[in-house]
Parts: sequence; C-alpha cells; structure tokens
Amino acid sequence: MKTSTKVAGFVLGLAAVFTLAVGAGALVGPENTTPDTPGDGVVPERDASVAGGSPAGLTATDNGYTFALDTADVDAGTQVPVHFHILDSDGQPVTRYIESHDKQLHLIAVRRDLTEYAHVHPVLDDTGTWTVPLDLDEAGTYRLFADFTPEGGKPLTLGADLQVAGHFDPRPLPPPTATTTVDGYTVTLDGVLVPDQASTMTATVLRDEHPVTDLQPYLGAYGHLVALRATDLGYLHVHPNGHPGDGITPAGPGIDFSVTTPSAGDYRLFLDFRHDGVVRTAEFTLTAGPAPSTGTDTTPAPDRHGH
Ligand SMILES: [Cu+2]
Repeated sequence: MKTSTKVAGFVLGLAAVFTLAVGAGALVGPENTTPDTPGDGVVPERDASVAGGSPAGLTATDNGYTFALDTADVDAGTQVPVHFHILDSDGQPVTRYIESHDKQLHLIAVRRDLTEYAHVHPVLDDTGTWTVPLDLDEAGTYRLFADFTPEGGKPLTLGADLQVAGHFDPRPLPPPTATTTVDGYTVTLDGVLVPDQASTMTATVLRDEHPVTDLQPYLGAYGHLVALRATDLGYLHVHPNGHPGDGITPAGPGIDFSVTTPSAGDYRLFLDFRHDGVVRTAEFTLTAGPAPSTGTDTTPAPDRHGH
C-alpha cells in the first residue's frame, strides 16, 4: 500500500538522520531540535524558538497546531482520565504523527509549583483523541506539555493548563541542590548551567553508594532530562550524548547531557532513568548564573558607532 510505504520511508529516514546526529555527538538541547523534514536527507534545522530565544511549551498554539484539552478542569484523584486533541490550522484533530523516542507523543504533567511531575504516554484513537490516566491526588494548576511531531510538520512542544479542584497547598521551590535521592538511588548532577551556552551536565547514579553500571535504556536513551524554568515553566527536553549500544556510551554510572539554558535563573530538573526494570525520576534545583564576564567571551561586541 502506497501510504504505508511512504510512512515507512519517513520513519526510516528519521531513524537514519537521528542516528547520524547521535553519532556526531550533535544531539544537543531540547527534543525539538530533531529534523523537521525527516526523510529528505537535509541537514536538521534547529527550532528557532529555542536557541538563544524562548524555550518551548509556553504556548498552546504554535506553527498552526493547537493543544486542546477536552476538559480544562477535573477533580483531584488517582488515575483521572484526561482527553485532548492536537488540532491543525483548520481545527481538525491530527491523527498521524512521527514517532520520537519510541512514542508518537510524550506528555509531561507538572503542578505549577514544580512538584508532582509525571512523564506519560497517552493512547491515540483513530479519531485523533488522546487519552491518558493521570494521578492528580494533589489539587492545583498543572502544566501539561505535549511533545510530538505531526506527520509533515516539525517537532513541537505545546503547553496547556489543567485545573485540579480541591484543597491546594502550594510548596516553595526546593533550594538548589545537585544531589538527590530516590528509592535508594543517589543521583548527582555535576556541571554548571550557563545561560545561552551549551554546558555538559553529568548525572551520576549510585545505589547504596555503589556506582550503577547497568542502567537500562528507557525510550532509547539512558536518561531523559526535562528542565523547567521556575518563573514560567519554559520547557527543555534534553537527551544524553551518545546512545545505548553505540559501543562507546557506558550504561552508567555517568550520563552526559549537553544543556543550553535560555536565561539566568532557577530551573527544576527531572531526570528519568531505568534500572532493574523500573523507571525512576530524580529531581534537582539548579541556578543558571550569568555568563562569565571575563576571558571567555570570544564574540566581538557589535560596533554601534561603525562608519
Ligand atoms: Cu516520553
């Protein structure tokens, strides 16, 4: 069948470009730096909304696509069914997507005070309705990020708010810390976030103080790092340098990421990693300081008086 052949071509093309990018160590920055025209063999274009500009996820509509929640408010509870659509510029539900990291769409849900984080994978029906059960025991306003690539479009991350009714106890942003524990694992995030510059961050995973060297791939990577800017929940999704099975990337204890933060300020970072068959999330607060003012700036200042 012609259509499926074409789709297979797209997917193969995407896989090829993706592999090349990883091989060159170029998989840097947010997920939406993946190619916008998979299969064409063109050099991937970076999303201009990220490099040196705004992070993703700050709007519900971008590039003609809209993230529309069927219901914008629900009662607190466990496994609350959430339905939504991705609409095209004609208001029609999108039914065809290009897979990225094994999924057609990744949904991140986080309460706006940067607690209650979840990264889940909704199910699509053939009318274009996405459905996912979310644990929303804690009331408050949640930011939902839909991270996807529509067939024939570029990768996008759109954001929308979901109001969860009930008694709301906002919590302050946890103080900056580069080390955190989850389920007996201690994870340290080394490196310095510098606004507008790529910096290498290394997550090191210990279990009961022993280095973990048999991390398992989760959605095609040893780690998925989501960074949210504390002020507005601007969204960065970063994947590690290297990938499982490339012969050079170790399965821990260290996972290297190349992170470019869009501005100075506080960020909450969520690292998903898989070990012993369980995906866990380590959470950090880091502050991106001002760029170093001495010695490192090799960019000549623009000559405003030039004649
Ligand atoms: Cu995902």
